[in-house]
Amino acid sequence: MKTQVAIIGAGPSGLLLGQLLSRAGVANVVLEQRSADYVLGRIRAGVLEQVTVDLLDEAGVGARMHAEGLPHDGVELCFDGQRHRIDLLGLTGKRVMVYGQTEVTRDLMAARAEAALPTVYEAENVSVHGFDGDRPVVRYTKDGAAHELQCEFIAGCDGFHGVCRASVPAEAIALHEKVYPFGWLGVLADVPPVNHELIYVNHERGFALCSQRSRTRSRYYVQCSLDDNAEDWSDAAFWNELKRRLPEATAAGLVTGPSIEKSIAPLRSFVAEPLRFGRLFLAGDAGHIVPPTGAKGLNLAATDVAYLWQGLADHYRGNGTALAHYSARALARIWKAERFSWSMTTLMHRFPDGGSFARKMQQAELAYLVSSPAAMTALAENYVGLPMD
Ligand code: FAS
Ligand code: PHB
Repeated sequence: MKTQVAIIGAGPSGLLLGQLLSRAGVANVVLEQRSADYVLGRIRAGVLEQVTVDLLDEAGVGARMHAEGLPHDGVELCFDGQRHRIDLLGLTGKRVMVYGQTEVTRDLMAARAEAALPTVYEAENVSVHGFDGDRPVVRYTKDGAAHELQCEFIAGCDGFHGVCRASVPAEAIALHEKVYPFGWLGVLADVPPVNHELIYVNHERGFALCSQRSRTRSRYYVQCSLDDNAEDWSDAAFWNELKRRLPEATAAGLVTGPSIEKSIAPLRSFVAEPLRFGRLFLAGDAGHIVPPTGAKGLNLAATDVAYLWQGLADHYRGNGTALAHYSARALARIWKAERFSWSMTTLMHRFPDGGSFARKMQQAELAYLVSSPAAMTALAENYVGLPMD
């Protein structure tokens, strides 16, 4: 089999890239190790920046997002039992869209299937070769049969644990990482959200987040120990802990119910540099990870894809300069999002060995933040998403 671009991974990065490239007339094949249902079963991001909304529209998959998504004009920070609203729209002129990553992925999968674009789910033993030359090759097995895909470029959209970054020689790549000493225990439940906008909570028992997927489906998180297992947390224990981290009046309005998903996500900051290795490109979680506190993971993946799509489309139109700048352009935006996500994580979480001074710094930072229009504007412009260069 032959194609122009082999895309490894059918998460939001791989599917969005495939959709944009196909609309630009660039042939591509998506290879995914899991089944489509498995990919859809992973509950992840919930907040889209306007840049991501625009990209999904550009990809022709924005209709259901506009029909079912929830535009949010503000977000709340809660500390010392008080809730403070950050007026995103008033401070920046922009809002965010609450629309789950699962739905984004579902819309992209449906568009790809409708266009009958070549996609191999449950591709096993995927390996990438020859990307330092002019004739890259991807090998995989499917239903026990060995296959070889000859291509001109490989897009590594295979996430943090994928094969593409792992196939780059150690001496050719620099890795930057910070692992946080806690995780997020997340619960999805078909109960109405406690508030019409998101609430990020700094509490001495730990961080909490009140998010949502629709007016009838909520997503909540509490900071937990890395020693915890999701199955050790009963629904009742989760709801009680969340209530203890919310102001009394807010907790009184919390509607609880059976969890339909419960999982623990570890938190890390991670960047690989560069993001190009000959004819292999890394995009999305394959190249970087952010702690979800800034709601940047999925949005960074989308802007990586935008830069890569522009570069590849230009290449096939006979102009290779944009492709040559992919890594530098993407990394410039990635590092700004890494900084914001790190700063929000440092501000909002309980650090086990942080000590009293670190706690006092958090309280001073929060008190200053909600008293300063300049500080709130700085947070808001990062949260809604910085403009693409
Ligand atoms: P993904 O990891 O989504 O997709 C990569 C795909 O490649 C997967 O389907 C995988 O099966 C496939 N793959 C891997 N190896 C392969 C191989 N060898 N061959 C073929 N296919 C292979 N972001 C937020 O903004 N908010 C959140 O709350 C949030 N929560 C998260 C919770 C968890 C547990 C994780 C892991 C991430 C979370 N994120 C969150 C970030 C998340 O949304 C990512 O940014 C987003 O999934 C990035 O999309 P992709 O780059 O497509 O990577
Ligand atoms: C979510 O809804 O899953 C979500 C929202 C905002 C975040 C992280 C996760 O910062």
